[in-house]
Amino acid sequence: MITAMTHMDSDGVISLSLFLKKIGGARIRVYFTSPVQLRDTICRSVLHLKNLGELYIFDLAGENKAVYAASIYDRVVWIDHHDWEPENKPEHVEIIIDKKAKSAARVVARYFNLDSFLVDLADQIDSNSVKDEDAEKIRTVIGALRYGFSGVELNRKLYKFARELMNEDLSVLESYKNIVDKYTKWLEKVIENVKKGTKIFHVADMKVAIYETMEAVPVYLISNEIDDDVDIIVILIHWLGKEKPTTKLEFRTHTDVDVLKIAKFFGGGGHKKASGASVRDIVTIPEVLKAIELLYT
Ligand SMILES: [Mn+2]
Repeated sequence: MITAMTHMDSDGVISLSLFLKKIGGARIRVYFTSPVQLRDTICRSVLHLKNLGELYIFDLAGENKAVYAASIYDRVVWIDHHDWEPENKPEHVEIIIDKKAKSAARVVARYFNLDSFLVDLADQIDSNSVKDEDAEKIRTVIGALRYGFSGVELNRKLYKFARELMNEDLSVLESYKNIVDKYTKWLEKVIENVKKGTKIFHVADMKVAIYETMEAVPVYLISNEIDDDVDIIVILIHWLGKEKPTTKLEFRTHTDVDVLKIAKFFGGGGHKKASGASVRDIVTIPEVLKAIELLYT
């Protein structure tokens, strides 16, 4: 049996589609998840299973506990491009990290010896430098699916989309027209809110832009709306959970400031130019500003 876990974004979906191509479109178990959820996803995935088989993980940064959890599988292949290093791992766990790669899809393609135009599109999307219309369309379809669905249904839709991409025929993108139209209308409202609601601060000789919201907004969109001279972009997404509120923090830069540092401060990770964290508490703007002052002065 084969299980795959991949990031719930364009790079993750394309990474999976490349892998599906490699295995000839075989039906496998697929979980779309996030670095924060990964350990839980792994633990949930093994319940009631007699034979565990192989686990493939794409585009997800890990930490020791996630590596240990993954190692319960008979064999693990973990391919990523985020900035992390496993401290120690069992022999049957293979971890390939190329943090210089623009996308995990590129590392996946190299590992499996695949050649696909999708890799270049993943590069464009994941480094937020979209040039091709096809890259834009793929990113929008995934955004629309994440906007329109959740839970098991979202997982199924993303898996279906990865299978469609596997065939490398992008005419399939047209079939998402309705849901994309609805999503695009919502995006226009989000952009308006970002323009009105972004606050600018000057901390540690840097220009910092902070946008707070309670909606699951696409981060690239906000980042693109914010002025080019902003050193640190902070997006605070607040969730009022059943037991405890959670704050999702996203960090970007337009001026090459290392934002991995601040993500790690809040217990997260990612890349030097794009990072994030998830905190099971309300994180306020003054707290973020204090952290920036502390870390960057
Ligand atoms: Mn990625």
